[in-house]
Amino acid sequence: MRENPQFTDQYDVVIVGAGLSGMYQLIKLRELGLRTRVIEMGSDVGGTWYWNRYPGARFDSESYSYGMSFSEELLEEWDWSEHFSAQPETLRYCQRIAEKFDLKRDIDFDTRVTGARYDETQHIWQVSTSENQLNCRFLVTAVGVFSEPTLPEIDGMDDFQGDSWHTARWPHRAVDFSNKRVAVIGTGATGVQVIQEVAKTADSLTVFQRRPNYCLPLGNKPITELEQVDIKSRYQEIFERCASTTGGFLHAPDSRLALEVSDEEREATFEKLYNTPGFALWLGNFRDCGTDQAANDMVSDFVRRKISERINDPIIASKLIPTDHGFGTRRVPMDSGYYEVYNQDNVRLVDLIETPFRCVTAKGIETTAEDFEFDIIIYATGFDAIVGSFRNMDILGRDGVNLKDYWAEGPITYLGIQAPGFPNLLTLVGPHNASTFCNIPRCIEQNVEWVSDLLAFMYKEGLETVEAASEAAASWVEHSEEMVSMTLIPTTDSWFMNVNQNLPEKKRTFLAYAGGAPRYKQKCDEVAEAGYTGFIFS
Ligand code: NA7
Repeated sequence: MRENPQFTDQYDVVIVGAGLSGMYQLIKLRELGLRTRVIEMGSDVGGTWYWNRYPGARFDSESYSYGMSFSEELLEEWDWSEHFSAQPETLRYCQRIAEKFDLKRDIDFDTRVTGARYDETQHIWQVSTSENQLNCRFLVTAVGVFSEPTLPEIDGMDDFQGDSWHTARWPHRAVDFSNKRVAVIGTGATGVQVIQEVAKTADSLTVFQRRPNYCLPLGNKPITELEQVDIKSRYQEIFERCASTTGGFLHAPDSRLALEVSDEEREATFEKLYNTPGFALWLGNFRDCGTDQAANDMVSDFVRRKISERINDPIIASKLIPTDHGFGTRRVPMDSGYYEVYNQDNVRLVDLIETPFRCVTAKGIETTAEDFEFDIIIYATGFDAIVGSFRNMDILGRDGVNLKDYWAEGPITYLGIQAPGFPNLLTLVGPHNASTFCNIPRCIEQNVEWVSDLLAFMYKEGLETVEAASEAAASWVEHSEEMVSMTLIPTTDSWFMNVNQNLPEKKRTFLAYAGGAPRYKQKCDEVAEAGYTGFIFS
């Protein structure tokens, strides 16, 4: 395959990250015969599923729509045990892929990429890790979407004498909550999962909430033997369905408009979708619910009613019901008895809008109203989403420009795959890429296959470098902005919008691609078929 004898680099490709995208990229590059090394900061494969081992962590998308589709053998031999499987099983699944394809021999574990510098004379990337230095022709980031956890800045956090963890840095051992006074800070998708689990056994659980979210019932249940047979016989249909829906999930938007149907029909549809497992009410709803404020008000009102029916105390309910944003404009957490925990005697909700934190003490947390004592504090406070890993490495492109500075005012990418000025740097699941907003494994497969085809093309043609043209990137950014402006997402703050109040320096801008996975794929395919328009080769 290698037809460029003048290459003097140590590796053809270095991949940063051994989650699903890094592993699949390694498999594809081996098929091309490229010398590839994967650098992974964890001690094992799995990425998100390696790090996020907090109690309650599980899929919010149907297990069988999340698994990788590239190997029929793998599909045939792997049995998901639940419709929305839990983290330990998903980590085992990732380990199974590594084992089946003998991937670990090409992965350096416990090694963090600290930076990379593009050598413009030799056209190679010099990659620095916590352990060594390596050179490569292509640098492929497979760093995932939620890899850099963020902690709040509360005075005294280091003084706390009990145990405290961010959910994405959970200890590799079982944590027993019985007889423990536990605090959870944060009520996003992670907080909701951990809260409903901890509430089962903790002596007391105090939830510190800033902004409430609209949670939907997940509807999880075990997969029966009959269902297993059915799923396996329908994999092709399942993946074809995912390839056709905006989000790459099984749920496709309803072509009707909420504003056009009768009140009865609308309510009946909302009710049906609410009782359908998974993201149905979010992604399978009337198509105007995410784009038209009046339609969105209707579904928001419906979910508010549903939440209030599940909570006994109307005052607590009023704190848990969002009024500052519309349903679906932020990530919708999926719940399995979340609201009902607030009916339990051992659970208490503290509204941080009313009584903000004053400090963390040796014994617990002090708000403006009260001193609390805890044995464990759990920070479910989110991530520097999508761009965090890039902000934590020094990736120096042409003229020594640091990628994090280049992206300080918001990412500039072409197809979410390349940034101008950073030749041969390919960003799987990067900003402005459908992967960051849609069913991630479905988009990972598309991204990896597209990048692999690009590299195959380059080696075949004897091309050394590929770089996104500035004009192509500018029009991709403009297109991404246009796509999101057609939705209600910009009407509120969230990680979608690059807003993380713990990182005030971040500029408010949309980080993902809202045009949908099929449109994204079509654009990528058109570019490739036309000879990679918008990319400059040398
Ligand atoms: P999210 O969705 O960013 O949620 C973080 C939560 O933590 C959210 O409720 C925040 O409240 C809260 N938070 C963050 N900082 C603070 C401080 N300083 N004080 C109080 N509360 C705070 O992260 P998740 O981990 O739940 O989910 C990330 C993704 O993982 C998710 O979307 C899934 O796709 C998987 P806020 O809303 O900012 O008021």
